[in-house]
Order: sequence, then structure tokens, then C-alpha cells
Amino acid sequence: MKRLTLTLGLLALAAMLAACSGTSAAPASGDPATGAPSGNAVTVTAKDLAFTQAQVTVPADEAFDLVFDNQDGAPHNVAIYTDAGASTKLSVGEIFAGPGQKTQSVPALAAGSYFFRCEVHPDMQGTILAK
Ligand SMILES: [Cu+2]
Repeated sequence: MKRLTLTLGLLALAAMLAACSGTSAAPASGDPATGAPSGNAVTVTAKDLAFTQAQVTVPADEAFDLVFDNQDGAPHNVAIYTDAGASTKLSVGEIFAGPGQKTQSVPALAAGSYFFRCEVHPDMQGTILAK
């Protein structure tokens, strides 16, 4: 009887953990109904094969527009990941040669720190702080 209780307890715990990890999936995106710009915009600039901002701050839980200003002749983009492990992509901008600007719509990010880099030059890196 004691063993049965323990087994049921473990099963309940496993179910709870599964439910938890289920809810921490990808962050909700902006407003799919209207697709209207959120009004939040942040600029990231590339110059001399580096991002000029090591860190940019965005509002948490709100979709925003990332204006990418590529001042190089070289092609760059901005790819946002959950962390520096770069295994989970959250937003990927178009790769283009500058000088020029492109705007990418980024879905809402929960408060926290995120990693971005150029996919052509992975050494070009920065941090997005959502708060
Ligand atoms: Cu690049």
C-alpha cells in the first residue's frame, strides 16, 4: 500500500512537471488579428563587422519592430535566440548587404535576457533585454 501511494505521488509529480514545461513553450506573438505595428521600435546598427550596441532594451511582453541599420557593404542580419547556445531561434531577419535598413517584426518576449547575432558572422553578437 505504501508503495502504491509513492507511485501515485511520483505520477502526479511527473504530470505536474509535464504541464509546467508545456506552458513555457514559445512566447506568444503580437496581435495576429490586426498585425498592426505595436509602436515599439528599437534600432540595431551594424558597422565594421560589429553591432554598435552590445545591448538593447525592449518592453517585455510586447511585440516590437527591430529596425536593422546595416551600414556595411557586407551582408548581415539579426537573428534572435533564447540564449547564447543559439539552439532556439525566436526571430530571424533577412540577410542583406548595406548600406540600408530593414525592419523585422519581433513577437513579444517575456521579461529576460536574449541573445542575438548575425547569421553570416556569428562573432557579431549582442544582448536584448526585455523588461
Ligand atoms: Cu554579418
